[in-house]
Amino acid sequence: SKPKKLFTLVFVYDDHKRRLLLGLKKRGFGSGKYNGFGGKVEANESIKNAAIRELSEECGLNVRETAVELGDGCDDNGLTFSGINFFNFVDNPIVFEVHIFKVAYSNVKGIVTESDEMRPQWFGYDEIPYDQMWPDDRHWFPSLFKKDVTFTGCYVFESIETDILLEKDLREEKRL
Ligand code: 6U4
Ligand code: NA
Ligand code: NA
Repeated sequence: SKPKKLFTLVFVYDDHKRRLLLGLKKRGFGSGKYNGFGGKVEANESIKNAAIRELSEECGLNVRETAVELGDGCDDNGLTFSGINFFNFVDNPIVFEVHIFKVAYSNVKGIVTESDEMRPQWFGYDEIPYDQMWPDDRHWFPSLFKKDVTFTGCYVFESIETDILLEKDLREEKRL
């Protein structure tokens, strides 16, 4: 099978103010695009711990040990697994496997802080800047916000150098 690379992506949402925290990526892969916070899972690190670490490193927010507000499908600390996206590139054998989580703003502590990698910015739920995001995002974002499902997405890009999306597939599974 093809070599896989594991990544995380975390979205902080605030239902009280109906806004979502995104970060403008300042360097490296996907620079110039808004996205959640995340990165590569390191050796000997759980996916969940990688998600928590990257959120902290990139925007200064720390997931609490115990959630203040519990929601559908969330763990004790308030982090909710939302889905997995697989990204294939026609010109490259590597497959990106991105594990996506969400967490309520009430369940994180710390002050939103710009990092070398990301410039954080809040967006109203009706003002998500899809034109400045990866082209797959508008396809799976609706699933990210559904409370009772998780999702699996499969996307094929023309190249690892461009963001031309050739194929897309999305399935939702009911949460147990
Ligand atoms: P370094 O440079 O080592 O600090 P690291 O933070 O580990 O990098 P990075 O930022 O390169 O990793 O990770 C890429 C991020 O972009 C991951 O969170 C996954 C995400 N990502 C990659 N392709 C994506 C796509 N098509 N759509 C999307 N997120 C994508 O929404
Ligand atoms: Na990153
Ligand atoms: Na990183």
